[in-house]
Amino acid sequence: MTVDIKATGANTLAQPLDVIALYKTMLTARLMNDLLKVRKTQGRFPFYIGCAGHETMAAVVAALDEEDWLALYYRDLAAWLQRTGDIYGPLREAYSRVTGPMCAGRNMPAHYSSKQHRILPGVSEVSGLAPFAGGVAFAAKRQNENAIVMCSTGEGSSATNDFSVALRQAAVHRLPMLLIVEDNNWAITTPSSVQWAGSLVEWAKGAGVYAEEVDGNDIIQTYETTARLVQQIRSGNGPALMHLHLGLLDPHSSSTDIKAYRSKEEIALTTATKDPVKNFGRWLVENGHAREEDLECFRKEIRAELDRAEQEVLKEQEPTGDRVLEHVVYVPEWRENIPRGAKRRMTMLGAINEALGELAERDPQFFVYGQDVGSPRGGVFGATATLVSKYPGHAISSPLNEQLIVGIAAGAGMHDGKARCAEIQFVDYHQSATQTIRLAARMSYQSFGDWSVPLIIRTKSGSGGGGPISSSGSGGGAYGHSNAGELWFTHVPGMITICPATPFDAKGLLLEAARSKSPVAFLERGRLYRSEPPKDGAGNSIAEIAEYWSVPEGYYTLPIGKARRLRIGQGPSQMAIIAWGTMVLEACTAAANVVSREGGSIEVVDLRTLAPFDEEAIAAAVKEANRVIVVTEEADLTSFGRHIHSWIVQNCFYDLDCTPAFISAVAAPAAPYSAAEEAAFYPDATDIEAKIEALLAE
Ligand SMILES: Cc1ncc(C[n+]2csc(CCOP(=O)(O)OP(=O)(O)O)c2C)c(N)n1
Repeated sequence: MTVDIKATGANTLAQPLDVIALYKTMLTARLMNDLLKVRKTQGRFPFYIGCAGHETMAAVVAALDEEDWLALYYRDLAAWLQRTGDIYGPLREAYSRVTGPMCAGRNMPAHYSSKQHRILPGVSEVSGLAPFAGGVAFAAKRQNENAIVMCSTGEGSSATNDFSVALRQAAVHRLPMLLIVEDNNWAITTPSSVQWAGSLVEWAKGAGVYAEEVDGNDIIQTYETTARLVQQIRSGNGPALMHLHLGLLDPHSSSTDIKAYRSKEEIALTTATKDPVKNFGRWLVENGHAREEDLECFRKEIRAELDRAEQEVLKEQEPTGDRVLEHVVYVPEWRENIPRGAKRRMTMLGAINEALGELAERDPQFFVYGQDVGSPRGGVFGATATLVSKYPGHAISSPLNEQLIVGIAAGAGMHDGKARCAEIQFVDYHQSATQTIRLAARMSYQSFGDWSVPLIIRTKSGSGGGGPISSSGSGGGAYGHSNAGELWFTHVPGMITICPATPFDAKGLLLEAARSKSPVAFLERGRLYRSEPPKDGAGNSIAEIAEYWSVPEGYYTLPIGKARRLRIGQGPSQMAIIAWGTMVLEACTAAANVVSREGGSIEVVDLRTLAPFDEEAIAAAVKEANRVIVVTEEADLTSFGRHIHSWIVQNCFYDLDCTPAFISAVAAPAAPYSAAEEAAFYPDATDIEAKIEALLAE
């Protein structure tokens, strides 16, 4: 039955609403909730988290269009049903069936997700999806779409950094976002009063987001208010926040005992006054839209339908262990291409500028987002200067918040299906974004391939602020500006990590990274931004590597996951040196010095991609030389370099004639500022040369 609902605001009309259909959706959510609660108690599956008291969210979604995006939280079963009409999905996920539309049975139930229905993949980290939702809204606005993004969360979850980030994204960029805080007064055992000082609405308004309080037990008011706010957002008036007051009718989850923290009286009062399904049913009867008997009839029909659906779902296939490695990471399949453009000698910074220009040239929606990147200087290192001067609007300066930056680029990538680039000024400061990065890398796995997060995170890492390379001068970056960073990214499943050593590789690999469907960390070593090719001790350029300072014009790509094997000298290899980034140059200098004194050859394996690294190239180099040194500029603690060393011990042991050597920085927090201490911190060509000599003498 369709009822004309007058919106509360002047001159705004909510669309006519089929109140019976809405009631049925809310009732379906409640009955499904009750069914699943019982099944969990019967031990049919391990976990359930309920929606009872939050069915109002069906009214919120009813006021949105199909093209609007949803970022739901775990109590939003009614929102799922309103958008998809799919009663099988939640059952399939609870029973962990391969047919599950959200995660194919791979994640806990109630992680709502569907690319087809524009429902972003729900995550367990409360509000963890919010910075991505901001990114989707950013892309939608940039492309002048009509769509808005509705992002919901609990009131406890609104205290997270992630939620504050989304609020700031929405406010600063005037994003088409409707943020909904579903306040049921409890965050497990903690009451709302602990979450903010003062009012959430005032807090949001102070941040620059229009906000209102709404009684979620009044379904018509919730629908009307949503419709009015949506109209306001669609007209370009910026984001809005709705503080929706609800009641929680069940314990937090199947793992919580409600009586342990809530009084009998409070539970009884909540049940009597804050049951949206009962309240809406009463409204339907009082307003002549249905009779009590109709409501009872709906209940019976829906219950029978759910029972039938459950029986069907139980016949469906459960996952098997052999799929556990599916959808972890998508390394793009490299299409061989021969660079045709004229070669010019160029710095790595020049090559990166060119690569970003190529991406903007080919894809009008490509952008780089980060601190200062839109200034004429092109960020503090000048990597986006070409974008700023030649491709206006493709380098966009951000607020000073790394999680916000990654969220915008990642969400925009999800919206577009293509990688957008976040620039983190110094890798040390990616720390506030770690949760968002980890989630970005996990989304294809948890959604069983339904979603992917194409994303490039470019960041200056390691020693050096951009000055010329020398054997020890590393630029005085000290703590906060000189961490290497590979450990932070290579340990994240689903992430690709690249660290180029030469301008030619930097351009080709950055262009290939933009083809990836998995997030890529692109580590740019500060010392290499403007470096010359390395020289040997006599001051001669080392030809084997110097050629990679010549960079072709135009577009070309290089394969991810493939090392570059550099043979210094002639004849069979007597030493394999595994390195990446700056240490490739130091290793080449050391190798050239040894070879010019003693003849023979040494192979420097430049990994280029750290995850996934080129196992074949390492194994082949070790097999030939029977001696190996792993060199890293990371501190001598748990490190990516240690991982490579351990892999060699495990996989190449019988090809080794002596102990595999390991050279790293010392076990201190980061390079000190003072020159002498800084030089003592980092390994350099002298250390490598000494180690080569020692191993050759063994
Ligand atoms: C970042 C994070 N911290 C802690 C948790 C554990 N946890 C799960 S739900 C929850 C409470 C959330 O409360 P609220 O947002 O008010 O939602 P409600 O469950 O009351 O609907 C907590 C602490 C989590 N999932 N994520």
